[in-house]
Amino acid sequence: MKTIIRNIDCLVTCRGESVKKGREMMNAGVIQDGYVVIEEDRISAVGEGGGYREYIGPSDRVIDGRGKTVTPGLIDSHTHVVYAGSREFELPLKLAKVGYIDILKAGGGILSSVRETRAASLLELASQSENRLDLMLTHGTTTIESKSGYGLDLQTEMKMLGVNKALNESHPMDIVSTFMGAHAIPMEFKEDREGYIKLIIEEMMPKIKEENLAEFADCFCEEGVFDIEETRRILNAAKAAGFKIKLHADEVVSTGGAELAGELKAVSAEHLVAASTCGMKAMADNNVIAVLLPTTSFYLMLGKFADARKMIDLGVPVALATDCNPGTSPTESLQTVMTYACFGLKMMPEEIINAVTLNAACAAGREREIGSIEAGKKADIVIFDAKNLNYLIYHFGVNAVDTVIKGGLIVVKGGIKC
Ligand code: IZC
Ligand code: ZN
Repeated sequence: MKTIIRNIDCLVTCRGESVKKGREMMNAGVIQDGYVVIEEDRISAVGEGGGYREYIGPSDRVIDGRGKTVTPGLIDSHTHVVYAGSREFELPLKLAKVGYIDILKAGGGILSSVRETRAASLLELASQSENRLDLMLTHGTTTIESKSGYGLDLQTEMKMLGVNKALNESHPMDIVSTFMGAHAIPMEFKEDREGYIKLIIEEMMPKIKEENLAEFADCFCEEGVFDIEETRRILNAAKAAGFKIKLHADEVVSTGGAELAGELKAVSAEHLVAASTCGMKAMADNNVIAVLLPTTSFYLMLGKFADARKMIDLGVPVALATDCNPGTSPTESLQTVMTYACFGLKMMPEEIINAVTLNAACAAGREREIGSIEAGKKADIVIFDAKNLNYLIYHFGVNAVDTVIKGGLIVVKGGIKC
């Protein structure tokens, strides 16, 4: 049985050869009155007008796309979705203008989530995380990148990555795993940074690689967390151990993280609110993807957003993600991120949709399989109750998802998980 979506008012294919940058980001491959043909788990044809008729057989399922916008399944290329507990008790501190890094230094923030995640059983951790995956899926996300980093000891880091692996198998969501032991210095190593860095490099990385629990490694390069020298050392060791690399760079203060991302030829650098022009150029020269997280800037009340316009002008490929985490962006909704990208980052709707599909697929290392609606790619598709792409971003704060198709199967219908 084939599935055919026909008469689509706005079919946003996001087709493209490789990661999009500069003016290419404005090309979202939009087809008016489009159709998509799905066979088994793949897209087999894409076109416009009545061309779908030649594919319809008597037993095929036909979905009407009138009044709808259809996009590739959204890809959330930066999340910390596996964690236990929550941190809403920090809201008064935030409002009293206690800085994010100061809360961390006092043993809160990330370290608070570490305590809860260490204490949770594997089943409890999986169950809390699965609820968030359900929310992501019903909001149109079909693939995520998911980082460890609330363990900061080998056992709990492996527990988190084990949850990624188990949920990747049991849940419709596809999960790309990132090892982030370098998320903070744990309390027990407060007086021995060197000891912790050695533990990451000499024990955690080899074990996690041996068990094949993560594809990427990431490091929180930030004033008060890991400095440039430490980050360079950790990520060079990660590369040598066989990980692809990402880094949290210049989120609050410019420490030269963007420059380092260029130097290390990282797949991506994330946040970049305080990135220097020189760093952006180093990223452009080395094709490092900027994963921007505008809901985090909003939530940290930074008073500014990453300079997406400058990055696009300089030829840095831009992706967008939720940063879904318990402290600085507790949201599962990429649709919300898309609205913030428009009003905060001043990105255009076409740039935004490319940034949560094809460019995000590139940041997650999955561009051959997903990220666009093209014959041969996996049938991960979202049907939105929105008459065009602008409307999807303009009408905000609600879930516009009607149907989600994952690997050819309908997994969300009428906005509800099947
Ligand atoms: O739990 O605070 N920025 N890491 C770096 C985070 C945010 C997650 C958190
Ligand atoms: Zn993050």
